[in-house]
Amino acid sequence: MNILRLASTPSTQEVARDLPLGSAVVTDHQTAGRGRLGRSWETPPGTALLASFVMPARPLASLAAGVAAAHACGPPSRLKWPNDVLLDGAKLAGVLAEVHGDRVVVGVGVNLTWAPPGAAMLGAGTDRDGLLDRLVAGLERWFGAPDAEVLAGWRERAETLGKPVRVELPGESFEGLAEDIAEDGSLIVAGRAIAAGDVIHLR
Ligand code: BT5
Repeated sequence: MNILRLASTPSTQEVARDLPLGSAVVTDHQTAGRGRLGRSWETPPGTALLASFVMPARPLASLAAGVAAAHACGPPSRLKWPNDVLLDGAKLAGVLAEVHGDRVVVGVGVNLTWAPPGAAMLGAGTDRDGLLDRLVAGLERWFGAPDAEVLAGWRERAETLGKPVRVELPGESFEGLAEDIAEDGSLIVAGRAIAAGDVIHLR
């Protein structure tokens, strides 16, 4: 991958969307880091791995990116649907997959030496370049994998499956058991397929 390093930028997602396939943008600081659904991603300067990768669009891109991020963060990390990386049940990393035509810009933020209250971090001993290398290799691997393998990789790391959850949709919320993920990556809760929305683990 062709890696562009910036000291500071509003959001690596914005820089990456104008770059060709196979590019990545890494920064020490974002002044307007983004989460999903208009939310923000906050990290003080120099405390996190913040990167965006320009990948080919594919079905299950968001799950493939989550599996790659969980593998890069190490064996104890787990996935909360669709692609939050958890450590001991707390959010360690966030993944944002934004489709632009035939490409998807995958943004990954991993907390290293700071985390907001209730969230997790990998710790000061983390080799940031090693983590970036593992992410690049993982994204290449999982974006090249057949759908069935991505689903299996996601299930293997899933924290959400088998748990009671609350699903929050625009204008509606309900609780039920998270039973499985469907072939299109939707989460099945109490027999309903959820394609987009927020899930809260109830225990
Ligand atoms: C995400 O959104 O989890 C996707 C975050 C993606 C961030 C990367 S950093 C590199 C690239 N450039 C960007 O601008 N973005 C990407 P979401 O699931 O919507 O979660 C956002 C929520 O997580 C916020 O509303 C907060 O509650 C929480 N949050 C914010 N900062 C956090 C942090 N550093 N650690 C843990 N949780 C955080």
